[in-house]
Amino acid sequence: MSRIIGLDYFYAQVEEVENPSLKDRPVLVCVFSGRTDESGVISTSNYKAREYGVKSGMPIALAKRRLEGVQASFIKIDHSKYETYSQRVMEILRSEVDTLEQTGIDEAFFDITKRTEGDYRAASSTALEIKARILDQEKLTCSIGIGPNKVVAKMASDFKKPDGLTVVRDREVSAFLSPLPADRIYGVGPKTAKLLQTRGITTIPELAHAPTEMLEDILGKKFAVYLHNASNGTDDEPVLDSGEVTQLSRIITLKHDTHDVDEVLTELLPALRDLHERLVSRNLFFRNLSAMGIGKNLSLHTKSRTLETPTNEYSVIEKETKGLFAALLAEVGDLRRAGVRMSALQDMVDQHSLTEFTR
Ligand code: TTP
Ligand code: MG
Repeated sequence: MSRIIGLDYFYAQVEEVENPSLKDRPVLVCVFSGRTDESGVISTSNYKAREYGVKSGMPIALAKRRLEGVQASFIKIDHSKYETYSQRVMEILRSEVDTLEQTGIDEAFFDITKRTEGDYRAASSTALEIKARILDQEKLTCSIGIGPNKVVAKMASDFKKPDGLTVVRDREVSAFLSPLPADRIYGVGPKTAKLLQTRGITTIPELAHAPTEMLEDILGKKFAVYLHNASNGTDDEPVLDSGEVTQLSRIITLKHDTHDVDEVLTELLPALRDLHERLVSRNLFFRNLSAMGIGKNLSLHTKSRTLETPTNEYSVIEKETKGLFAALLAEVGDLRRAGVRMSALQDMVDQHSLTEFTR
């Protein structure tokens, strides 16, 4: 029995928590690219904004047009803020479950089969307790899906959002899946959906009954096998414990206090190489990178970035670290210490399975 939890409209919800007066209006978290105050894309938005057709990835200018005449708030993205909330939520979860596998900044699979002895009713009440604790401590709502395996649990959590709890028992799997379109399967994006459509497949049952050779022809063997299992509700991926290593970090004391990006980076290089080695030797990829700077008065400043896709490439580490420190140093004075943290770590084994097909 697996479960998944996803926080609702996460970045925008954090902004609402920090500024409750936003709650009744559309809130859009923006990645401004800087050229004009309309260039860039929407990272996410609250559900009020979604009523106007706003979506993640949409150009800010287009979102502004959709919301013309509406009192809406366009807010600059602040990764390190969301990362802090995320870490606190994951800590709450960790204390409530047998196994926790974090798969994104606002998403994790967890297993409570042992704690609930496989009983779905006990699992639902544990899920409700988890939702209540996250709401109580962080003022955040989330949606939880419970199912016999990861694929079904994921679709169950997407079924009712926001603030949902959807339980699909073994015997309910086929009834749950049959009315759903194929693109509701974890990993089927617009491109795959289009490809499937050319073969007359639009629903999950159509996908479940499609000849595997045909799927292999258009999608490759691995993805075809996955989709076959997923659409039949028979995936058997275990929930992996990402609990042992959830983050890797190094912090160093600079030779002298400085404000210079190149100087900070040069001194950090050995630490970056060490982090890279630790990643590779543990077979891990990271998705979040944070730059940490400690000022002369011991104040801690951080800047974080979530990558599109997980990586373990050294060149990316160096380039992103430099970018983050440039942004951080633009806001603060001289640094005494500097460090880097990698989080949202994923197993490479995992890469070859479910998570490979997402995002
Ligand atoms: P999601 O969980 O996909 O989206 P969400 O939490 O905003 O909304 P939902 O209620 O549907 O779960 O992604 C988590 C965060 O990741 C999201 O709050 C912002 C960020 N994100 C982007 O920056 N760009 C994107 O294209 C997507 C999909 C998410
Ligand atoms: Mg979410």
